[in-house]
Amino acid sequence: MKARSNSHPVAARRSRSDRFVEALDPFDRVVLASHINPDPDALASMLGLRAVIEHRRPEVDVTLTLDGMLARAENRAMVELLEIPLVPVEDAPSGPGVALVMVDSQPHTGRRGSEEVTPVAVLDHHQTGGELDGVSFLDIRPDMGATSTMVAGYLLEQQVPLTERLATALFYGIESESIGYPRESGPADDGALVWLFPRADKDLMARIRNPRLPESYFETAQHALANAFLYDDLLVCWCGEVPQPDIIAELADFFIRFDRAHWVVAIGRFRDQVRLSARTDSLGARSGEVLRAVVDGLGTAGGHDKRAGGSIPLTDPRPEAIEELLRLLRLRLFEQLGVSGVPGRRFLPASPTIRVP
Ligand SMILES: [Mn+2]
Repeated sequence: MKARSNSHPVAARRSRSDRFVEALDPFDRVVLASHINPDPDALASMLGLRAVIEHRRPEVDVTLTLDGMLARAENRAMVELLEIPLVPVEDAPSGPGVALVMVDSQPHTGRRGSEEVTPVAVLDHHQTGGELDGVSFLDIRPDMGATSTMVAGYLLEQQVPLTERLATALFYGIESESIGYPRESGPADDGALVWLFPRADKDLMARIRNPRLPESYFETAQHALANAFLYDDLLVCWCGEVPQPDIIAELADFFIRFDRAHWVVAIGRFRDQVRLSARTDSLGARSGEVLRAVVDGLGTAGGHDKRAGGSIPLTDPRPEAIEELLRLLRLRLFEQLGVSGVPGRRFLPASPTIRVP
């Protein structure tokens, strides 16, 4: 009885961040990896975890990796302005002595380029149900709006000195996940934002939030506006072939602001994939599950209740095959959302153009 009461509380007192650092004990190199085309939350989380690891074990070599590309202009601005050192994931160190830590993502959810190595630790806030067998340390909290919030907690627990650069990264990581509507975050995210804001560089943040955009951004927006269709309160838009994959999610965020839409699904082609992004403000909607059912047998999807994304490998790139795929996706979407017998219409009639003034 006595031995039990002595040993149990000691184990309970070890914080998550302590257990995280301990899991990395046997390794002298750590590779931090995230999902393909990392977002600000993934980038900031990696930067924060590196600070945690280096604070406890300065001798450890920590590598931050880039899987895929920096898609949004905001993400490129963040990496440039905050000087986040990224190594292409295929060039990262591997082998015995190297611990892989997966951040803002889980193994075998279709969100990474390669899954050859089982991670030692996984930190995530998504409800994606990855394969977690063999992972020594797990911190998965779907009630958190951002992985950066979890990492901010680690920094506090470990009393890591917070640089302005790291505060800016984490603030933007949380903000970019929580600023959209419908919002999916909670009090822990708000608390982290309050802690980070006074410590962040507001001028850098303004530059990250408002980067310059290429012409292709506006072309894609025009294409999506011209090819958006309304079925009752569901808006489906075809973005065409897109210059970078994240613009599909950006357009879903744009269209969900339409005052008569309660569901938006934006679809576009990026290289050899068809990508989907869903948004809804319907109460109790499970957009992650809806999208998973829509792409079942074709590809992968996941996300939260109100925001979700998915992708389908394009096996046949002929226009008629893509058209057929789009039709199938729309019919499955109707089935999932219980839409039937609703005549669709083009969202906007063609815009009149004037002569060059
Ligand atoms: Mn995230």
